[in-house]
Amino acid sequence: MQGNGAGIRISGNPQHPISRGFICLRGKNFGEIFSSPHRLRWPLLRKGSRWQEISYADALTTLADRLQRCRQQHGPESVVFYKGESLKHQEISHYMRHLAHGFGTPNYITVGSLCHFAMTLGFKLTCGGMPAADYARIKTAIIWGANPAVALARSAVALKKAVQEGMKLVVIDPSTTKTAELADCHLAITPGSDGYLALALIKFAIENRHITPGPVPGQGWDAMKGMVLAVSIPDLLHPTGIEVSRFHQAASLIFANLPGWVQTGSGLELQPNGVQTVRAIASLLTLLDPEAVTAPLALPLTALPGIDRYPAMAEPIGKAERPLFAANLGQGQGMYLPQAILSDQPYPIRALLVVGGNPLLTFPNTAMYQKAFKKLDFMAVFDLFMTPTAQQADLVFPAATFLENLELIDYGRMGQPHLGLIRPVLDSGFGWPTWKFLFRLADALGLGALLPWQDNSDALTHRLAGSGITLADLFATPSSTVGYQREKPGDGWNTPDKRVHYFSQAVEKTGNPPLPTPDSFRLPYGTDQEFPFWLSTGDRVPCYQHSQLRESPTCKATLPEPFVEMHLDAASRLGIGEGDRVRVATRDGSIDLGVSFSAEVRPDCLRLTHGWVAANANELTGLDILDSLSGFPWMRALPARIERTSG
Ligand SMILES: Nc1nc2c(c(=O)[nH]1)N[C@H]1C(S)=C(S)[C@@H](COP(=O)(O)OP(=O)(O)OC[C@H]3O[C@@H](n4cnc5c(=O)[nH]c(N)nc54)[C@H](O)[C@@H]3O)O[C@H]1N2
Ligand SMILES: Nc1nc2c(c(=O)[nH]1)N[C@H]1C(S)=C(S)[C@@H](COP(=O)(O)OP(=O)(O)OC[C@H]3O[C@@H](n4cnc5c(=O)[nH]c(N)nc54)[C@H](O)[C@@H]3O)O[C@H]1N2
Ligand SMILES: [Mo]
Repeated sequence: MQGNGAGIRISGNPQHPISRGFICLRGKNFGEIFSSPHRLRWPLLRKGSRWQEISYADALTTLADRLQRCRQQHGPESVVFYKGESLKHQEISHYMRHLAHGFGTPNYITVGSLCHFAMTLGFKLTCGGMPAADYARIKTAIIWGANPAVALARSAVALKKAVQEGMKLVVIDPSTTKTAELADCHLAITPGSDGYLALALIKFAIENRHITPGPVPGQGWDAMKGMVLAVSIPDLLHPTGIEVSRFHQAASLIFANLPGWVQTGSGLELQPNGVQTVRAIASLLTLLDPEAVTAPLALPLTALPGIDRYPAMAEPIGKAERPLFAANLGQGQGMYLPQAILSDQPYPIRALLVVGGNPLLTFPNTAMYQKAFKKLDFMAVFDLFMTPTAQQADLVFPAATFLENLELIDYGRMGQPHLGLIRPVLDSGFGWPTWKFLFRLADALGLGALLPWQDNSDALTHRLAGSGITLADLFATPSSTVGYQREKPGDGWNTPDKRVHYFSQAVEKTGNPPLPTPDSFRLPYGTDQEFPFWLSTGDRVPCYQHSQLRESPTCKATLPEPFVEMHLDAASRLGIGEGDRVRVATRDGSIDLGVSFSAEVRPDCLRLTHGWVAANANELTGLDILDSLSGFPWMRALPARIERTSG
């Protein structure tokens, strides 16, 4: 790294075993974030209608005092620790969960309330987990409701190479994405109907290829088989908009090239039928690749001190409503926070600490969260910038960027057995790295024994002891990574009884259909005359990370204004032309923004990105309808309307 933006140049490291030198637009321009004049420099304490700059020491004391006062007055569960996406799912998560539970609150809640964990849950319940891409072995990849060419550009390098070397690629996405452009077969499915397609593929496998799950067929295979055989392919395909002949082409391609692998994405889980859809897809996967490895790969680390001595805790928020989600993730479900805060049920929630997240732009129904957060006695935000979420806080604590942070990351979770470091390479002189914030907060709360380290090097030395890898090893390699031996996975699937659960008793206990039945995919409502389009909010764009990177002039220049994308034919029909302003509305709200025409979007679809203050996608999304197993909100496949407001 040398000096883009204020003299900093960031480049990929060809020696890094995961990135192999690849760097995305956001990473390349992060120097502009590091040196942004808008970064928070001093902690800010709300004094009536204005902010007062205070010292870091005073900010820490205030934070600890307020959290403790809340615990004393309303019980430990009245305090919520929330971790956003910018802190990823790395070592820091363990520290933060540990601090929350050590403090006595069950309410450690993360962005996992609306990211990735509905998929994880669907796979876990069915076949024990999500297998990683094993390109040496698989002959077909199905990319389903995901767009890795944009959203996981680093992994797209390996995907492209596999395609060049003969692997078949099937992409299932309403839009003709950059990933779809690479595909041998793209099924531009009607949004929200993916579960039906998965069942049609299972039926095709049984009837046309005589594929069954092998000698130990799994829980409820006969029921699954009976279910798909009782419905016709045209009936299953009807909601998907896919023609029977096109389906046969795709299915023949897939089943002539086994083993196959499926990668799912946000396109599937941010819907009211998300987990059941993913369960149908996971069931299909067991036929595509009976050898798939679903056990997670990660290097065990030394436990954090005191992990066995947490105080007795209440149930986290959302556990009563979505027990499988809360139990499997070991977290509360953040979609139930507003209701809990506003009603004091099941108990009062009075304080919130937000670390590295911007929920007032990224959670559904922004107005409801605003109202709930306003009712809190105390709210603190630890961030780089004065975000919309920070603006509503009582205390804002400046964070340091990842360029200033020491952090451990285990790529095993993504199927690549390497341990790596994020190393501090710059120092802005203001803002604290996350470990420092958490360690010093633990001290200030009188909980120093939980995170008893001066700095993260000491903590990582403790964590790595006995792993066979030392911190010095990690620092010594040019890539700051060290590979480890892949644990030999046991025989069978990674479920408690090693079998696939086509039929899930765990799901049945929650009152949901134990099989992913066609009925379980039905959306509470679909498109109609009033809301004739399918809207996808939040499709990823290369230059932004959710609400982030707006402070980078280079990123901002590539996409300066929010707009909704639609097909030209649909626009012409509605009298919408180039340069017009439009209003997009759902049953939950409306926003005004620009419009752009794209042949990538189906004529009955709309799509827009999230994270904009000027046109906040989450004024269009609601909290009334949440996935029945995960509690995930409805952000894709949303019935919507568009109209011209001005030229
Ligand atoms: N540049 C950039 N990259 C990112 C991020 C970012 O903000 N910016 N965010 C990161 C994060 S946190 C995440 S979770 C990932 C998400 O990564 P992905 O899930 O891979 O990407 P998305 O663009 O969110 O959505 C994938 C696709 O879902 C499709 N889709 C919408 N509705 C449906 C449907 O009903 N059925 C089907 N089959 N497809 C549908 C959309 O057309 C879109 O192409 O991206 C990560 N990568
Ligand atoms: N409508 C709609 N909404 C969505 C989605 C969608 O597809 N559609 N996607 C959902 C998904 S998958 C996700 S993951 C969420 C993401 O939701 P959030 O986690 O809220 O994501 P960001 O907007 O990236 O917010 C991250 C915050 O962390 C700050 N930050 C960056 N680096 C650091 C750091 O090193 N330390 C600290 N302390 N702070 C830092 C940034 O300034 C920013 O304010 O959005 C969700 N919301
Ligand atoms: Mo995400």
